[in-house]
Amino acid sequence: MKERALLELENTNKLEELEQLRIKFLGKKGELTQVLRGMGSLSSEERPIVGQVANEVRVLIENGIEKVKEKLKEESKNIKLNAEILDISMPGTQIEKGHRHPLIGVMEELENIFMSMGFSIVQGPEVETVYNNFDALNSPENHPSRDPSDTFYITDDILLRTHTSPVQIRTMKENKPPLRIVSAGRTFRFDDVDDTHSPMFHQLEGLVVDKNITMANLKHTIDMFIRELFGSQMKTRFRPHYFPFTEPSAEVDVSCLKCMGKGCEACNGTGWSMELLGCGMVHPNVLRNCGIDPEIYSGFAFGLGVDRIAMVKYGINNIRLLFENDMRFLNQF
Ligand code: FA5
Repeated sequence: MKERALLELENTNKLEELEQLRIKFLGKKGELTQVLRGMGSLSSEERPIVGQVANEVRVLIENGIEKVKEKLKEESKNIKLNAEILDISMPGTQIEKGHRHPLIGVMEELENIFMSMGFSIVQGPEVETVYNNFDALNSPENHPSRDPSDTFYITDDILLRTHTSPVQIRTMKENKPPLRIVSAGRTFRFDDVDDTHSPMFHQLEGLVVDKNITMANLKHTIDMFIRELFGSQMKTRFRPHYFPFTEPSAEVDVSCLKCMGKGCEACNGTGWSMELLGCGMVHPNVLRNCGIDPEIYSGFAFGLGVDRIAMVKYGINNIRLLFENDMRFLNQF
């Protein structure tokens, strides 16, 4: 039995097998236990001899089991450690770094240009009152832009701002002239999506109020800004327009960047890019609504489409690309 037990121990290479082996020899019904139990039938001379041998065999098997157990534990620890070895010379996994969205980059660039021209940056909320978005801006009760088919209303009096112009009202109500501010942010309209329209887009509003401000100041400011942004060869075109909150009003186009005004297929041969901004002299009613005397002060304001500027700047022909978050597009910036 001793030889058999030692042989089996030698061939054991799993902890579970070792336990089976212990049960087989030393368990309640184990072979050695049987021998010890059977000692009652032995003569008094045989009993101590067999008892001593049986005890020696028990100690031998127990020690053998302990030894093999230690060996197996050590082996499994080494296997685990080997599996966890870290090879610091292996090339690492490249972690993809994020970067600014091109639109945010353009927005900051526009703000920086205006700051260098002496404008301060202010913020306004995206959820606005109907009063600030329309009434205070001299918008007639029946103006089509007030229609729920054009504007996202939250309640009868609250809406998602349709332009950044309500920031003019907030600024003029809270501060006294002279004022020179710009404010950029998101705006919302019930517009159908096409290549140049999106229901959520971005505007940057500008407002200057002081004594003796004229249309010449407005034109000079816009021209300087456009040249700073696109280069000195860039031309602007002011077309007469109507806005309830400015009088006179204009819309501004800039030369097509692709052909620099010569006419190409990108601009349908006109030499001009799409409409980029609206502007005008602040309407006296708007100044009055904000507690500013139009007999003493005058001002100009403008609102430009940041998404459209980004499109002209980077030659993007579809506004949807700015909002789809396709990494193949975004990684180009
Ligand atoms: C306005 O929103 C006026 N508040 C601008 C203004 C401010 C005029 C101050 C006078 C004084 P308009 O609706 O034209 O104007 O929009 C201004 C610019 O926003 C447009 O020239 C265009 O560049 C951009 N824009 C308008 N609608 C969309 C749209 N759905 N998607 C993308 N850009 C748009």
